[in-house]
Amino acid sequence: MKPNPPRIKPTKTSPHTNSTTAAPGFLPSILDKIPLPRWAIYTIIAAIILLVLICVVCCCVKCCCKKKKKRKKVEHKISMKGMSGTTTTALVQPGAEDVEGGSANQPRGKLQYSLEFNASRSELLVGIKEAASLKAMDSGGSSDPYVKVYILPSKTKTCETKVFRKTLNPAFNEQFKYQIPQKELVESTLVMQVYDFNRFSKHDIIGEIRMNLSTVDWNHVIEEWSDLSEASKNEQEHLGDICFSLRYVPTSSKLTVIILEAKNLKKMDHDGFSDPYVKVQLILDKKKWKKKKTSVKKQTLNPYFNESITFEVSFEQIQKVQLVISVWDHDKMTKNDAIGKIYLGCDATGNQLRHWADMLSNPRKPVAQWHTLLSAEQVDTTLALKHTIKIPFINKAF
Ligand SMILES: [Ca+2]
Ligand SMILES: [Ca+2]
Repeated sequence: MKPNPPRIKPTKTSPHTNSTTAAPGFLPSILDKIPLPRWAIYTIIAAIILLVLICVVCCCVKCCCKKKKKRKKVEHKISMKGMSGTTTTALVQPGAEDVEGGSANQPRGKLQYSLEFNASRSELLVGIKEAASLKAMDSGGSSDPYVKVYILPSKTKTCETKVFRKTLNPAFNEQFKYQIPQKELVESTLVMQVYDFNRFSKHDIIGEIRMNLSTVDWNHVIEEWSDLSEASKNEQEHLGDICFSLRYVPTSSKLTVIILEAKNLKKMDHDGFSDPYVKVQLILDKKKWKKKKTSVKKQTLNPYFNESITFEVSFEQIQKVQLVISVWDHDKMTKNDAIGKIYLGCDATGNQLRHWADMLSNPRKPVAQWHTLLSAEQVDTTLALKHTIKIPFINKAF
């Protein structure tokens, strides 16, 4: 009969021992009022806490799942955008069109130009004033802009402004004259293209303006700003690029041209290749003066020549001479085809004039540069040479 009193005693003393963790006096007094043993109360409290915890965890898991699903949906939308421009995605995802339009119409900057037509003299004056907020094309966050101007469909004369180094807001202030009858003018399109110059790689087009000249009111001089748009890709046929170095030694009257290499040449043969060689020609007083050729490289569109050609040209002649560099496709059975051409000299323009001027200002030093080939017809028209009669041959590329 002794065990009873010790059992009651701990229940009385326990509130005091437990009170160290709970609020002193207040909580134990409430617990004392509940007609349940302490262990039962604690178990119930623990069960409630556990239940609440389970609920919280469940809610969290549900929320996370929803977010993941949403993210997956977004990713799916993006991947559909990546499929670029199909009409179905544009219809299904109205948001996709906006983003895509935004990247295509990325601001390229704007150009200020002037137009003036003198009907009595059949003369069109195109003024390239300035550009602003041009798109940066170089890694340093800048561009080296210049403007190319020509008229379609004839494209007989392409003019270029000077290059402005490391600026996105160049002031060109140059004017170009085109001889064109009014009847032809209203059927023509004026193209003004802004390029980024690069000394050792192909020049990038920043943007262009195409203007239908039939819509212009020629009673006034036009001067306006226009936004540059993305260059149209289908018009210009790529003929290839050529790299060569020029060296002039005035004391020995030696002009040395080293034909280094060409790349991305146009395919001229059935096998999808060409057999390129380079013709280097000097023109003096509108007459063919001297001519030399490189060897033929068989079946390649990226030939490596590294061949040196030297001409004797006096200091007086070097200021009047035109250096014509043309790339040809050799054919065993038929006439060789011209792939592309360029000419350099004091009356050349743009990139070609720059290379020639660099050579003259650095005597005895070879100066190498890449050039984009132009069509032989275009260069010949500019040079206005007297031609021998051409015998028509069927183009073997077809
Ligand atoms: Ca550049
Ligand atoms: Ca061939």
